Amino acid sequence: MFNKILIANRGEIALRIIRTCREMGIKTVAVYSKADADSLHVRFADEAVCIGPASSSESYLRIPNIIAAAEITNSDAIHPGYGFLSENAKFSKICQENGIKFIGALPEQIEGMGDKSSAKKTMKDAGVPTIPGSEGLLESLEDAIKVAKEIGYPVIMKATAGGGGKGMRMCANEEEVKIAWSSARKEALAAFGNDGMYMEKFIVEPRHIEIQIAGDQQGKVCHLSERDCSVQRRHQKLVEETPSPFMTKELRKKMGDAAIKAGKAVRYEGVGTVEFLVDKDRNFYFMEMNTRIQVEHTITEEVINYDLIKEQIKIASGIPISGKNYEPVGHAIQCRINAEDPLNDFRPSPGKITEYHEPGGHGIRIDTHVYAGYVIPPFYDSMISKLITVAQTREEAITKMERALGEYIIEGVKTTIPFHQELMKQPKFRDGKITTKFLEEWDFKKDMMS
Ligand code: MV4
Repeated sequence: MFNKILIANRGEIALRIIRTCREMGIKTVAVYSKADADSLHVRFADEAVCIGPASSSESYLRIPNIIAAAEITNSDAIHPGYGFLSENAKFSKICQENGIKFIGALPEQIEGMGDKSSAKKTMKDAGVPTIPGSEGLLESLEDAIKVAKEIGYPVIMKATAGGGGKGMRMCANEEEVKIAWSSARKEALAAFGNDGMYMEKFIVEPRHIEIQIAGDQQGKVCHLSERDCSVQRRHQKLVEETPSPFMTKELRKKMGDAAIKAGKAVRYEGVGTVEFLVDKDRNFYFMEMNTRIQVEHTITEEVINYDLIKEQIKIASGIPISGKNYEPVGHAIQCRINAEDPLNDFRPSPGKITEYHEPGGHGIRIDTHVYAGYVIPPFYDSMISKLITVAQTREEAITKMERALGEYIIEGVKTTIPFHQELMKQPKFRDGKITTKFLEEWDFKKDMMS
């Protein structure tokens, strides 16, 4: 087992990792930018090293500084959390070369999943359902038009280096394919330096359902059930829940098997997530594989009673997993509380939290790094906390969420709490009739102001 882990991250996830390390008897090293000197992760870790100025590119993303911090503190592993360097193949490789265990995927796995078109081919070859479309990359506009004719409109053009919606265009006809061919490629080239595109049949009003998996160094892979992340705005998840209200026992078995196949296909080590699109007839298709711990791992922990960070660390140190698949017990919902103004296009609202009071009681979990007097810096993402409720049924978890949101006091900055309060009241949400289209169609501003 590791003696000392450096946490290459900040905020709630840095605290989350420190807590598990403490329970496992592993020493911790925090790294921080000048803007985070007063952060709790700095205070709670056994040691802390300043790695640069406020800007991420000069601190949390600066590989040489992080490696140097690991070496001077004699850390034997690095946990990257999510975001920042968590899916950076080069960083994973440099850790390897310096004899530091990267608690995450191997460089070749990150690279393989980072290129969406080749990831799709890997999955298709492994027998995981994929969306009908081009074989690999589109060669030309003529090729794109030909593929679109074969699979039938509507189609979607996607950047192979993409993810999160960048360089992605829905096309209803040939004219739109022509426009997308130049605009999407331009966007992808500017964003990723890679304008490779592929095409798929457009799935109308899909659900985003992802399966948590774990794989060990001995080649065993298991699934830890699903999360429904269909409540998204511009590819930002706002609410996640498990089990999915759309799930059936039969579908979970099929999707779980597919996710395990996906993990085995890349000899996956660690915890990861296989994302699927699910259509109204419960056909499901591989979308992406994430090779990191995710923001929403919390809800899975609550329904399977399992510490996923602990599992990550155990796997990285070579301990085998049990190999058993998990069914969710009860229901968990997570609302992301962001320092953003939902009435103003979710514009970030950094600044000082003047008053802070957390909800409590049975079935409430809050993962956060903030406290009264904390100043949310403008340099990083705007998540303040994750509010999770756990109950025996979905209905009870929603009721508990309404109660908790009502108790939550955060003053000094605008937050997404009022948005979540309105969402919890929505009949479509309460009925679990949620697709990725839901937030586009719901006039939440009108409901929030009435
Ligand atoms: C799709 C799709 C419909 N059909 N692919 C969005 C992010 C990227 N990872 C894949 N995405 C989509 N791919 C086909 N063939 C619809 C989306 C999509 C979406 C997916 C998951 C969650 C939210 C979404 C919001 C808009 C579009």
